[in-house]
Amino acid sequence: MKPRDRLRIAAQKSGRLSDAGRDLLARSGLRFRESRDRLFCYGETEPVDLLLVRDDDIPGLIAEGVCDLGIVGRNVLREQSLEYARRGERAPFSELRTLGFGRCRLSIAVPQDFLYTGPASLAGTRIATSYPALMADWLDRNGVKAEVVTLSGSVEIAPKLGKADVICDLVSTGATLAANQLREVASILDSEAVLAGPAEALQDERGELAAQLLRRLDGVLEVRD
Ligand code: PRT
Ligand code: ZN
Repeated sequence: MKPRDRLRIAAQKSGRLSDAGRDLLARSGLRFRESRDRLFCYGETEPVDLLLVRDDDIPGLIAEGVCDLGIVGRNVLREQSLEYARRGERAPFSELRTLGFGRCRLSIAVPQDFLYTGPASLAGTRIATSYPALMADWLDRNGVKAEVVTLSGSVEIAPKLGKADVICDLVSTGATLAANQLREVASILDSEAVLAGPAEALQDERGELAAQLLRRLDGVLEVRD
């Protein structure tokens, strides 16, 4: 395969990180022309193109070398890093910058009548989550044995449906937990949008383009702070 001479950034197509992500790229001087399918956007100001995808696909696209950089939640990046770590491998992507939007936390929440006095209270329970690797890692670090039930959505109704005893899900305002009569008892990860890139720095001209973009991004982030 011929090495690419243009840098390619992946960002969420539509969701909580898309507007702020696009805004950040625009303020870093990048302008894009959208294609008809609106998935691939050609960079007009720099040799930097944008690919609009599902957030969960971003680490994999970097791992495969399809994209060079990505804007993704730390929760997604860490979950997929831990999947590599649990197989004894090093993740081929890493967190390069924190971007200051999309803030949330991955928290354990229990039904109102559940007596929680610390991690040990979760021993023997079934924990529903979309983040099984992060959950299993936290349980290991706290020496707790529990069953992790992986669900791709509607995690917060799992206790009511009898699918789990407690949950571990993303929380921002806490309104969803309250609406489902759940109480947040422990946070296992503080998250926000991050810029992800390959674990090994790019060596060809894309490396120089990436370094240049990071310098501009740092300027934008500094003004914001
Ligand atoms: O289609 P695609 O797969 O790209 O989108 P998605 O549905 O997987 O992602 P999306 O847009 O919901 O979230 C993208 C990223 O935003 C997440 O990976 C987080 O990094 C970040 N983020 C920030 C959040 C939240 N805040 C958040 N509150 N992601 C999800 N939530 C959900 C949470 O899962 C729960 O259902 O919002 C609910 C709780 O919100 P509160 O305010 O009621 O506490
Ligand atoms: Zn997703």
